[in-house]
Amino acid sequence: MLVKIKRGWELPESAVTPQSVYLNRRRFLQGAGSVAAGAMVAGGLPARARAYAPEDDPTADLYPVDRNTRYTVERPLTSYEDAATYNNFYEFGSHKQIWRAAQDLPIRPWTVTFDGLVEEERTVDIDTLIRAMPLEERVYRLRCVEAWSMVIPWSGFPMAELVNYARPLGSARYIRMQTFGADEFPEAPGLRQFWYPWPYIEGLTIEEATNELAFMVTGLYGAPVPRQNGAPLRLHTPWKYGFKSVKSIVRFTFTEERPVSFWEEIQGSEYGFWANVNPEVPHPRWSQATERVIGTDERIPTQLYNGYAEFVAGLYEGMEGERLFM
Ligand SMILES: Nc1nc2c(c(=O)[nH]1)N[C@H]1C(S)=C(S)[C@@H](COP(=O)(O)O)O[C@H]1N2
Ligand SMILES: [Mo]
Repeated sequence: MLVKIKRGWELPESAVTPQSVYLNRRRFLQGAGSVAAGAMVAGGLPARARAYAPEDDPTADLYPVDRNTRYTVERPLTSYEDAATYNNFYEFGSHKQIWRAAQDLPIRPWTVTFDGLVEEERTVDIDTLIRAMPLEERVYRLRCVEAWSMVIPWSGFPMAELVNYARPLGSARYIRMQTFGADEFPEAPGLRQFWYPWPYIEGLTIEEATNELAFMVTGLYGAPVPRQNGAPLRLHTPWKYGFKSVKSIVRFTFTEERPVSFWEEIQGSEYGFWANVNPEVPHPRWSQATERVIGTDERIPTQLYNGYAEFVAGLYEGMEGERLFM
């Protein structure tokens, strides 16, 4: 794993920083148009404060959206810079510095297909979908299975809204989600690594997908979500390891059978279907007891369900026979 040397201007914002403060800073920074990219400014955010949001994103007018304060994290926010330049997105390479390569991803036109056990299969234009959804901002933790973490202000809408929109049949038990692949963008460099079972697939039960925490992400830090973070639509399930939070989704398939995910197919002994965060269940090759906080020199204890037990523990009652934490 690469060690990132922190630069002076990548100061984390305080978790108590209200949304209005970083938004005002951002407006100030946009106004300071002649400031050179990357220049240091008072307040800790780089002058490129919005630089990672896709240019000409047709939904840009929707942001910023109001923060839902029901979800709080007692930790400082990760800097926008770190969240947008330290990524996992294997379609663009199996290392953390994929953000430049990801700029080639064409995010318009983009369609999302709902199929399988639904009243009616359909394909919708991403802008139609986003504009039909109630957008809000949520500050959520992100805990990667590699034992690092971030705290990010995500914009988007509850996945329950998307499930309603899809109109699944009563027989549907799981949702299989699929990232773009060779059909949509064969130029993505990672797709040439033919030993991976592309496209990237993840899955949730309907109960998980309609839990209030499950969130469809369309924005980051008060602007449209950067390509490297999964534009134009990705999942974030904050109580699960990050690999469940599939990026740049093109298809939602409702099924009766449990989908096999990308990582499960590659190494089922290390990455399972449930992948709920638990500090007491080690990965076969490393401990999950603590996590490295990106942008700091700190390691902090990892929490059961990544700190979200009150919201999600009930989903798994009576399922002790399952490998819930791997
Ligand atoms: N399509 C796709 N989605 C993906 C990945 C990926 O490689 N491809 N990586 C996952 C992993 S391992 C993590 S930790 C998160 C990282 O999200 P971030 O880069 O926005 O922090 O995305 C997840 N979603
Ligand atoms: Mo991850």
